[in-house]
Amino acid sequence: MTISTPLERFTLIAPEAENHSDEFAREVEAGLTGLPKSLSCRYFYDREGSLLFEAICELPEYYLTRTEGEILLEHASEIASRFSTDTTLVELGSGSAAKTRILLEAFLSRSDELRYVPVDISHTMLEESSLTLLEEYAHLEIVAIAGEYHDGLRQLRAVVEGPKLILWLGSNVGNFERAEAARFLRRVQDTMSPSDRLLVGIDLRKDRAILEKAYDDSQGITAQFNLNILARINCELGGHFDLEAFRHRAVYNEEIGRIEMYLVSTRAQRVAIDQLDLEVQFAAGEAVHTENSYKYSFVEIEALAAAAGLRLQRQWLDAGCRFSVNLFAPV
Ligand code: AVJ
Repeated sequence: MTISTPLERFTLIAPEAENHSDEFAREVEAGLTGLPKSLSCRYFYDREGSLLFEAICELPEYYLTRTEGEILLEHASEIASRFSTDTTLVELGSGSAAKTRILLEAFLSRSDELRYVPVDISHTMLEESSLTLLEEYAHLEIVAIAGEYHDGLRQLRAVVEGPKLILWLGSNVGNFERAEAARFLRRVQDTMSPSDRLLVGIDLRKDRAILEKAYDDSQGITAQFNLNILARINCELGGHFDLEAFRHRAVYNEEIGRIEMYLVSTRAQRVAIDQLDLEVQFAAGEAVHTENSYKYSFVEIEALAAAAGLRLQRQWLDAGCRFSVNLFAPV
């Protein structure tokens, strides 16, 4: 067998570098001049935000990462055994790919080579985590796609031949409105051949107390994560936000089945954002909506699948029934 270096097993595809700072500026302006005020959770993840999110994943209250990991550990070999040894693993929103290792190892233990195609918006994260994985696993080949989900999906046909398992873990689906989630999964389904499968980690509806603690932890890490978007506006758009004058709030909207995160202005204030040529007024107690995190019932998971042209083939839960890992096949 020939020994190849990690770099020889690495390809990075970076579709047209769009001007993301323009988009950020436009969205911040629209969000802070609208009523009620809002900011998109897409902008949480600069370098600092990505690190804070990793810290969230380690929190005792944030059960999502831990329970999903438990499920994958327990069932990884069963999952891998459903696939032929030439299956490519595709991952949407890979982040640091920590939980993916469990699946990579399960697939690698059955074949002498494996192709992994992570898709992530964070270029640096993608490169760093890919090289770490390549150093660790000599039989792994990585074709990394730096971009949004839709960029990744567009590239898939060119990059992957043969059967594939697409991973969308961590309840990332939770940031989408339900109808939007179905539309997105329909687009994923469009890229699937009959034997391809999609594995989705989905957080479940549960008691308010557990949910609200998971999004408002005792160490204040989630608060920092939320406030970081203001720090980012200060840094990148010449904003003058006083981070002490906003507080983090997370509430479970049980009817809709989602956690809503807000930044609440603790006093009446005006904040200038130089590069937008804008001064934003906040009333005391006024909230800026920054994130939704949707939770699903079993019926809602079935409905999501049906709306996307998928069928739920198998579902695994953790011992406490907090989280689900769902294997979908095209209808
Ligand atoms: C990355 C969208 C899955 O909704 O649980 C964690 C983001 N926000 N704590 C989630 C998040 C606050 C997370 N997702």
